[in-house]
Amino acid sequence: MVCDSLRSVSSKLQKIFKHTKADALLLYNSKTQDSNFTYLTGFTSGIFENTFMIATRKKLILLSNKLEYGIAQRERPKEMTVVKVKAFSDLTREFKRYLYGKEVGINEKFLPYSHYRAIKKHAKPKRILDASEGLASARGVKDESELQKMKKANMITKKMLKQMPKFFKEGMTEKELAANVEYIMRRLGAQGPSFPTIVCFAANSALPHHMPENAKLRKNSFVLIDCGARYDNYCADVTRTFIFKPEKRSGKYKKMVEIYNTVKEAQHIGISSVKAGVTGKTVHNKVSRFIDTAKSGKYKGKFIHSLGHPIGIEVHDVGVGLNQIEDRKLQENMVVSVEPGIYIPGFGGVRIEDGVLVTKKGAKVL
Ligand SMILES: [Mn+2]
Repeated sequence: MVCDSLRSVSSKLQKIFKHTKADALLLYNSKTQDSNFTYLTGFTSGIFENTFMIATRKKLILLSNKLEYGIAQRERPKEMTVVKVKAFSDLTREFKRYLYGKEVGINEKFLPYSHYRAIKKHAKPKRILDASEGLASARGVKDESELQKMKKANMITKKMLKQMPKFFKEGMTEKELAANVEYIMRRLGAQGPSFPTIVCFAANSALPHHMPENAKLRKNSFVLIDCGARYDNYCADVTRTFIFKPEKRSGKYKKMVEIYNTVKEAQHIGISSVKAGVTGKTVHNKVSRFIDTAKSGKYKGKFIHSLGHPIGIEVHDVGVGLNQIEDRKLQENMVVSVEPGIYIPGFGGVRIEDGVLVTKKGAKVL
């Protein structure tokens, strides 16, 4: 699909300004990039640390340092003006030009307080207000070009996961397998991983956020991989659980399979409950109840996290999630993860996760 960046940026601006009272936005990247900056610029190159960007209803004004001016000029969307900032006075001049006497929206979760004060002093806006919720509402609902990127990120991730079993080797470490995961994703075209890859062997799989260590792979045990490719700034988040060299007659194997099948069914229930208009907690609770009552309540209380989260530029993105307190309704073109799990301390755990697109009719697995 050809991405029409002109249409894409202006419709993003339209969406944002529908959700905020601000006349203009002022975004700032400190050491890390504000995802709202990534969202609007679409830049896949450059770091742009300590950089300001102003967004009006019609255009973007990037206040770039000399170092990244070239990248900005090359990658800029059509409605972006790039201003080279050589001295502090260049900044204050642009602030006065676009923000003086205006209602200025910021992302209060990201802008340092020192900068807030400096903006007040040098831009003299009428008022500074928090626009983070408005930005979140806009980013929560994906447009066609964002969805294409998310599909590609998922395609790379799943293609890689299909290849993983051939890398399994008795005695290898979790770290070695994690290295293969990230290597293959890059070879398939990913920018990199969306987040540090989680690989858990055997009982470590009972710890949802276990980080790869030197544990060695043994036969007849779980291999849990939770990972995702980043593609054109958009994340995938997928989890698969395997059983390495199963000993099919062992009691341990039968137990592992029972847990696996229960989680698989739970995920199916979750995915079939996702639909535009349904609240996040309805979906979570349905799955949680299923796990609590399956196999005569044997796994009650063993599903210890929320069923899903929004995915986008951030792997745990802003927007509507699937958890026990989420009262908001899912909307068409949101993307959420559906990731039930059962965790038995000292034995192991299973999690199965896919990203799904919310539609009016139901969920589409990405
Ligand atoms: Mn996830």
